[in-house]
Amino acid sequence: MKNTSTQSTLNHERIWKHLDHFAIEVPSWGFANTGTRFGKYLQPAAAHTLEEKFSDAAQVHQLTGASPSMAMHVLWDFPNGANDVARVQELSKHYGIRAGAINPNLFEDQRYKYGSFGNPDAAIRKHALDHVLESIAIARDLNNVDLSLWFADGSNYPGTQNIRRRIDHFTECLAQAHAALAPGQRMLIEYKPFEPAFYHTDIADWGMALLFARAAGPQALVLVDTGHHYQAQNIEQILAWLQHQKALGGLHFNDRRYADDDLTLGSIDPYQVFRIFHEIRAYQWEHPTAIAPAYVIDQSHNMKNKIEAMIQTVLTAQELYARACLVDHALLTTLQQECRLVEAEECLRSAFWTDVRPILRAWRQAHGLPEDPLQALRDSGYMERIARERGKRNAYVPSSYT
Ligand code: PSV
Ligand code: MN
Repeated sequence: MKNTSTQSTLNHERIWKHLDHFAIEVPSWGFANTGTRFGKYLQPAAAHTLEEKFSDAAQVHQLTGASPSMAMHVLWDFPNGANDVARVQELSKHYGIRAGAINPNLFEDQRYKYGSFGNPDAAIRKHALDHVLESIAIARDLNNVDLSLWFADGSNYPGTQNIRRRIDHFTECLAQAHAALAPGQRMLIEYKPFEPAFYHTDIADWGMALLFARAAGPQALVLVDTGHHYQAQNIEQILAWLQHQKALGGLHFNDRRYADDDLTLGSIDPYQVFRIFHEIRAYQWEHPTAIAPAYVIDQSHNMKNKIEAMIQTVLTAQELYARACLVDHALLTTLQQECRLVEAEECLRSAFWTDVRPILRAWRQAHGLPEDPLQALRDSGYMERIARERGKRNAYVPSSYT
């Protein structure tokens, strides 16, 4: 049995080297005003322009040192399509934030009422494909960042759509999109079992996403959004399968209690997030040269201060990832092989229950980062400044907030 101080030095060393390589991407839509289908509560500090989103992302990265890139939505962030690439490159350079995954928008245009790639109307499918092709060109011009595809396609009532025919439409459109990818460019296919469609969605689960990816081509992989599952689904088992199939492209992180709640990561079930990271770490331990999946935050906060929530999420991701790095894989493998159930479970649980926050504080200090990034944000005056500058555009915000 190791004594406590040797154990903590060991923990320190194990975590430290992994933390240096851990990064999680922030979403541009997480800094803008968003809401539920019942309404929006506007925040004076919410970002309106892409420059403001870059500025907020830079704050998060400067304080955490772990979020160097930002995912973007084409419709919301590239109003002039591919013509905006140069401007994005400029902003990216100015704010020190890399352009991250590019998300086409296949759900807001009125044409998509009955679907995009699954629409029975060939002209609408073509319109959707053209938008995806333009998004591929944008992603390529931004140094081959990931193309991230999520479809709101589906139906609300039994008998109203031909599900098999829609599979064919999707297969064809995805293959055409894949054919346009540059070498090395990845196309990530996201699934979701419900919302906005409530009877069937065209890509409802990881199996459907995997089959579509396989049919599209080798650069197509699956994207797992932690909020896109039914209650109690074993997400780490899905990851185990996707990694086994070399088909896991990335994760969208958030937490949920009931549906696609978009709650702050780890606020409801931190053990689930830990198990996800553990499954990925375990695979990497067995396959040291395997490419890690992309980690992207997919949350947009309506009630919490958006930048605080984003910092809280990055810190939580680091903490839970660090704990997953503490699992002794060699020991766990032996325990599993010998079916020593309680010891195997305890091996996992003791990593989960380790308080890594002091190690993270030391890691931040050594990297010239604030030990407490949330407090540093509050002390910086950034929130007050942007609320003053941006607040006037929010017509409904009482003047005392601006
Ligand atoms: C859909 O619920 C989703 O998870 C997709 O990833 C979208 O791109 C994102 O949310 C933002 O709408
Ligand atoms: Mn998502």
